[in-house]
Amino acid sequence: MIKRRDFIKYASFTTVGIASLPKLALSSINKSQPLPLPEIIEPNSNAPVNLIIQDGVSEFITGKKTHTSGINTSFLGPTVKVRRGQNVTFEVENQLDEPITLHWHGLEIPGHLDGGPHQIIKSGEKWNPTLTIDQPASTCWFHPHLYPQTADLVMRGIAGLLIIEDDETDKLNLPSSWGEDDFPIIIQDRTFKPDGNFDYELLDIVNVATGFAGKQVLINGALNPTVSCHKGFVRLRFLNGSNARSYTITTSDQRDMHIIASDGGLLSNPVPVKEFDIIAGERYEVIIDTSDGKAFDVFTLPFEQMGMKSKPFHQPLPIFSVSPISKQSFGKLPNELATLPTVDTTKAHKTRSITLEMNSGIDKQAMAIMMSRKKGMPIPSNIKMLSQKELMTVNSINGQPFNMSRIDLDVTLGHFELWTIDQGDDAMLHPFHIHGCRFRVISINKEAPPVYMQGWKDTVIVPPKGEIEILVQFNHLADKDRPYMAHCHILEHEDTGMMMQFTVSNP
Ligand SMILES: [Cu+2]
Repeated sequence: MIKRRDFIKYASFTTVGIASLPKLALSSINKSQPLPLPEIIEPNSNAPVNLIIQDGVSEFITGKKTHTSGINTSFLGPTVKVRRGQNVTFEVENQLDEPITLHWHGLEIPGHLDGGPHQIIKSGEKWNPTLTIDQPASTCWFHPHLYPQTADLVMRGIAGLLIIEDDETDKLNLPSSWGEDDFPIIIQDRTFKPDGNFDYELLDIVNVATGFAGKQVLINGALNPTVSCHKGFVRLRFLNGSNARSYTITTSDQRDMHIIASDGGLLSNPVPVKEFDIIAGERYEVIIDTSDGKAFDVFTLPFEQMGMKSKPFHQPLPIFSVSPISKQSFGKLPNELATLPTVDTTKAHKTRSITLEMNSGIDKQAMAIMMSRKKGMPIPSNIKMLSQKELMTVNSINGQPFNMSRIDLDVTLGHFELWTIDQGDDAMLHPFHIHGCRFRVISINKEAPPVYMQGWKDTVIVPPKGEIEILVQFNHLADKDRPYMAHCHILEHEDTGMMMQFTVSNP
């Protein structure tokens, strides 16, 4: 089992006493709404999967209208369930009055299908990619990736899940009845204006420095919902779809959560934990035993990430509740899940160093401004306010802010590479995501990662002032006109420069 102190070693997370957890804060109040379930689309013929990106109006707070965007609906989108070996054609239609792209986060597909910043779908136009699904069962997702508007488009609600299934995983009889013992849990934070609309602006120095810190948590687009599940083993597919915020997930009664999968698929064995961390862009699949029939709450604990411990995140915060009904789940929790290849760093053909940086002093300026705002005081006169243009390039990788017309790296198809990713002087946490691949984490601050981070990943924590190593391999091509991206998944960092692009070429 992962102990909390294992984390403290590398990221100095704050420990919150278990005794301080309020018991059943949500599930005891019977006002909670049911967890919204996305529509499931299971393509089984040659007909394309229609994804219509549209504006809409949502109601998160009773009686208040929020202008949102979504896919086939007004906020978020459907869950597309595909099988390994399948060729799936999508018809992505952009009904917004602005351009967009749609990126398949976690899919191993060639660069020209990846949906990055170069594959623009203009307003009123359609994009029809055919994706060959050839990777193990996993929970992936899709969201816009338009530079420099990703943060804004995702904030408005454009995102959906893509679940891959395969024959080996079917044999495990994991809980897989959608909405009965298998649930998506998409976590996003938002701040509401008094009129009900989202309060968000990319070009604010605090947002570009710390990333957006919302004041409330939505689960599948609902505040404090209840998961009504069958009794027995229940599978929760967590996606942190927030722009920037990290969460430490735990339960009100400290029951075991068995982590069975990370971003890129099943772990070798379930990892029982009392709590786990999930950073922006990451996915974890968790099985919880609810056979006692007792209701419980799921909490997030205060997380040591700059700008993210303000109220109500300064103490354990209930974000949804789980309430078993009398029907029985027949899903299993096997002891063995998958055979993962051993991580052999001697296979690496090349090593690379990647430094994620924020312009010197921006973090401190942002914190000073944040404190002044909190106290309702004027911003200190020694703080220089940056222009919008300056804000667009405050973040960088290896000293260079993102540039659409510059290729930063070329990697060779099929070669293993050892990437070391570290930080400049800022004390930020950066969730680092690489397109077109799955990788394995070798170390975090020179130590082995927690067991639940030792499987397939596509997004990984680079802790404040920390350094990580990953072993990565690219199995598809990406040319200079449609390169892959590697970037910080704090979307405000990504949009203001913390992104690079790379090609994958034949040997
Ligand atoms: Cu970042």
